Amino acid sequence: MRAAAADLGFEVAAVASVEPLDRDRAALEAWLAAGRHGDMGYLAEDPARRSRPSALLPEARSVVVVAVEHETSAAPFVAEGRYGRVARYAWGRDYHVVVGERLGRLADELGRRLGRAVRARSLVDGAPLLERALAVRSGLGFVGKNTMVILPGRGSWWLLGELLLDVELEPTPPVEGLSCGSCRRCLDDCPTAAFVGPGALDARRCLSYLSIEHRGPIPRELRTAMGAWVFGCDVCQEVCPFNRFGKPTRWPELRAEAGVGPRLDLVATLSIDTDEAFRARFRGTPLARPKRRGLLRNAAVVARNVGATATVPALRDRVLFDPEPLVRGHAYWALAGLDPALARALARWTIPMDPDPFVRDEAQAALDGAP
Ligand code: B12
Ligand code: SF4
Ligand code: SF4
Repeated sequence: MRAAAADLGFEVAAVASVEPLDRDRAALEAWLAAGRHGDMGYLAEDPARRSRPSALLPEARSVVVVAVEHETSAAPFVAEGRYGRVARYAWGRDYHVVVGERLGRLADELGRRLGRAVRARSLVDGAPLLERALAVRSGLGFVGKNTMVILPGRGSWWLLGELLLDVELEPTPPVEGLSCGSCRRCLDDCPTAAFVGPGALDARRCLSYLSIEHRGPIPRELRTAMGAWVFGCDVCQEVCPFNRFGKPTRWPELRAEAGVGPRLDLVATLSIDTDEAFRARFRGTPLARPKRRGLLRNAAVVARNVGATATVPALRDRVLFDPEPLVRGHAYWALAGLDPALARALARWTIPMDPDPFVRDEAQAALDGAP
């Protein structure tokens, strides 16, 4: 199996059994019960299913777990009063498609080598399965205090994928004796204090959740902490000593030049005025996920945080003409920081006119000079 995987570019591959992941299921249920998933309702739909690989393919006898390194070697980020930062996993093409497609080819290749048709299902992120728990069981790595699966000697800049197979493969043993020890850098350096303890993340405070998964407004008290992160966040991995030795990915589709790369021009982003134009710009990249309204919401927050005064004309247009209340409201917050006089003038006009209560609240806050 490993040879076939390596031929397809899966340098790191291991095997897990399909037994239910009972301990991890309990951890997931406790996490859900505490409401730490925020509005990711799909995670709460059927937690038992997430811990049973065979629920996704009843004939499954083993799971091949792969780890794919994404781009890691970042030049220091400079906002230059104009750019927002993109998390590394999202620099290239959409990994769901890229990795899923190669896993499909791996299934075909394994069938060819076995000389029989193989029943298989490939999974990358989207399916209801506890992928980290399976990776740990397969021996790919251990879970750090930042909740990431860390590969021994290679760190955590790795995405996970799985191939459920109706083939009995010998499971590979879990990693023994590796842990974070007394380190707690990720817990201390998270910009929003999103960790409630080692290995326990409250997604509602996590910038990755807020900028990608969350559909509503960014809570006012977390906007400044968002800093320059316009899509995702890498802080709890950047500070991790296990990630000292990042190197360029061997997957050309995941390199910066294949997608949006490490930074986003905020003026250009805030000037995208239709969903069509948004799709044309971001189709096939992870940045399509939050849709135009989510990404422009983020861009507005970051514009204020990095002092992007060049975005003021685009922000004024968003306030005046954008069809999405989410965008109009956040554009107000940005303008209130970048050009308070303009924000106040527009607010006086908007407050009696705008049909949306969230936008009126943001306009009022701009008028009052709220932080
Ligand atoms: C929902 C989700 C998120 C949420 C919540 C993250 C979280 N930590 O729970 C948000 C939006 C915040 C998020 C952010 C990110 N995500 Co995400 N996310 C997921 C998703 C879809 C489900 C995770 C989940 O079920 N969370 C619920 C918690 C309870 O489960 P868990 O994180 O898997 O934790 C397990 C272990 O930690 C362990 N565990 C934890 N506590 C305890 C306690 C005990 C006693 C035991 C026994 C076990 C245990 O068991 C848990 C359940 O198995 C997975 C894909 C998947 N289907 O699994 C990707 C996934 C975890 N994300 C991934 C990535 C890359 C990211 C980001 C780095 C993206 C970015 N740069 O912005 C950040 C990292 C933030 C962070 N520190 O987690 C990768 C992680 C790869 C890796 N090396 O670990 C995954 C696997 C996607 C993939 N296929 O590659 N993500
Ligand atoms: S991704 Fe960023 S915000 Fe989320 S837990 Fe890690 S450091 Fe905190
Ligand atoms: S930063 Fe330290 S505590 Fe956090 S995951 Fe890395 S080694 Fe573990």
